[in-house]
Amino acid sequence: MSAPIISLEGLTSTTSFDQLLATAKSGGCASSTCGLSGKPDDIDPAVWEKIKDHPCFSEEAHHYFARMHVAVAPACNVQCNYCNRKYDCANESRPGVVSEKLTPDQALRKVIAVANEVPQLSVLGIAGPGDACYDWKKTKATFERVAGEIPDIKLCISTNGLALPDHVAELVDMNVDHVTITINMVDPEVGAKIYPWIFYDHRRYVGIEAARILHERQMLGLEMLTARGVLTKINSVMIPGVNDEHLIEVNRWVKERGAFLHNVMPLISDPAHGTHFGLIGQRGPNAMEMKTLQDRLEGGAKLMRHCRQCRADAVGLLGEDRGQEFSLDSIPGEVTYDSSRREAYQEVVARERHDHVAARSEAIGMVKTAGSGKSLLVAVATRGGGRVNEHFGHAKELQVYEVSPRGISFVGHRKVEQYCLGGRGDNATLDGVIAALEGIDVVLCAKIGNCPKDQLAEAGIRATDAYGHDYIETAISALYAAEFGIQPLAATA
Ligand code: CLF
Ligand code: SF4
Repeated sequence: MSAPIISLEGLTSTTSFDQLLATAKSGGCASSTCGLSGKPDDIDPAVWEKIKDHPCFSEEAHHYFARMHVAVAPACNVQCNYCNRKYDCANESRPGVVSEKLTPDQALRKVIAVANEVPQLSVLGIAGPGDACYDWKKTKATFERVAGEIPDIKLCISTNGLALPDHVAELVDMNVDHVTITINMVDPEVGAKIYPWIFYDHRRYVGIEAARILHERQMLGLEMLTARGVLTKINSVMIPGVNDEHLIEVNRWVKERGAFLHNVMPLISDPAHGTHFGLIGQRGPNAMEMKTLQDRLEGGAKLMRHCRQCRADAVGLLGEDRGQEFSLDSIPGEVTYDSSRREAYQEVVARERHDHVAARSEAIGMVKTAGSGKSLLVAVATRGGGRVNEHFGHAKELQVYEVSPRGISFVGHRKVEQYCLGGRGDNATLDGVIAALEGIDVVLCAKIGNCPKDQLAEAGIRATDAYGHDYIETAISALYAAEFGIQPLAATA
């Protein structure tokens, strides 16, 4: 099935808003969704309703929807060996980054400014710079103010879990139905290697006792949230030689307690960040170690593989960060929320998404019946919308898919430096891009010049813009068929 192309530019441009509305409302059916939500068959409708616009809880949603974080919660009650308190909370945020700390009123102003400019915005998260549950007054005040102005925005928090059980009831009252808990261990002996101390119930605890309390509070918080129907994501920082093997046990525990997703993140350890692990030379895992562990965890709690380790003040689609555009001094002193752009965008996405789901299902069906027995790793340049719609030279990351007779799966992303700036490509940058694409068989993009294409080919990576603007899965299935010279079995029977 070929889907109508509504370009991402059309969906997000500030100048084509009337066009956007017209596009959303045109096209046969009066209802924008035609009663079809694009819900995958294996998901409970109530759960789908909660995750369908959340870019972190649904891999599919991350093609369409954006999150923003406001850095309102600087205080923390735990010390992690991968954290330096000068920087943001490394449990959910990229370490080594300092955010502009905001009061709840400043946060509200920023959220409104972003909502007026970024129609993809669907989620407000508080992920530090310290712990959102420990610095509770500011977290709560921010959520209350924002929910009062933008009632349909989803509220989301990330926490180390120590103070979580104290606030579950209030989280539920405020309709916070997405909570991330960082759980790096279920064995206090392992925990003592990660957490030198915690501050709990007015006193400081160290060593195994500290890790035991933290573990018990994390499990209690998770169980309380599950019992109340709140969706939980577990973040685990993979620390080679410390908890890498142990994360299999963690996965089992959190699955048993109803966790919706498990997100294994690599330790980012740099001596320049001044963290304990950075200073003692504790290394993070490489890409292959990460993938091997994730593959071993398949079949347990469902894995998240599209995390970008955002900043505590991130804004935009996952993988892009527009936070710097919305610093406090760059937004007006007074802002009024205008819902029209977000509403129009949501209408367009509802229609587009239905087409996308049908196209994806057709594409996956095709590769499953192709019977070639072979697999390919395909890197895709995309600006969102689930399409191959970014120029190779403009990409700052490529999304990686594995295609095989088992289907088409998103397996991660590769960050790259933008190769083409001001219309000219830079050879040194291209070398770095090629290195980052190690193991990739084919690159799909909207446009690529002969020069980078030839250099990629010399490194054994084929690149093509022949599928530009197709849905990603449609493009991959067509590539797969062309690559192996096969026809779907149904067509040849
Ligand atoms: Fe933010 Fe986290 Fe909510 Fe998402 S991020 S608080 S669940 S809205 Fe998402 Fe960013 Fe990964 Fe976090 S990609 S670091 S998982
Ligand atoms: Fe740092 Fe977050 Fe750990 Fe607190 S919970 S020490 S802010 S990484």
